[in-house]
Amino acid sequence: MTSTSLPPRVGVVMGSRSDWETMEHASSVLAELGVAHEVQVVSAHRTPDLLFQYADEAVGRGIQVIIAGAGGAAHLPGMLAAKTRLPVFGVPVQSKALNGMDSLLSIAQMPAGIPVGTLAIGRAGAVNAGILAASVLALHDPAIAAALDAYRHRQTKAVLDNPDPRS
Ligand code: RP5
Repeated sequence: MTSTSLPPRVGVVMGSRSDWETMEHASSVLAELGVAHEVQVVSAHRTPDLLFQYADEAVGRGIQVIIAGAGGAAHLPGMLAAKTRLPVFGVPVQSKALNGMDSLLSIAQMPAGIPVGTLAIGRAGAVNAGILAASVLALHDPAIAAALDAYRHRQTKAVLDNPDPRS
């Protein structure tokens, strides 16, 4: 599923439909920043052939950054990174059994040579993965750079305009 009629430049993938509650925050911030992206469930364990196909085809389809969210034995980001040279940002989904520590450690502890940029567990990680992906594209895209500057300005202003935490 693509976000606009423009060809997607960021692929947002996740291990299960149950991850969408977290990963929709990555999609939302990308949309807010005007970044064309696609979202898709790709499971490292349930659809391994699809994972390989996705990674193999991503560069040729114009994808420039992949955001991958998974929980538990979260092998999706690492296996995508193993199969493509594109930057992969991993979002550890908060698991029920271990609160996302399993997801975090299995995404972060990659062997040297196959990096995954690992974000925080849950919503904050998903939002920041979206912002990081936009930051990468902004290096060569003035419109996304301007949208990022405006986003950061709004965020700062919202804090400065409301300094009293009781109101
Ligand atoms: C992982 O297993 C997914 O990324 C998800 O976070 C977790 C649980 O998946 P479901 O059983 O909810 O489909 O592969």
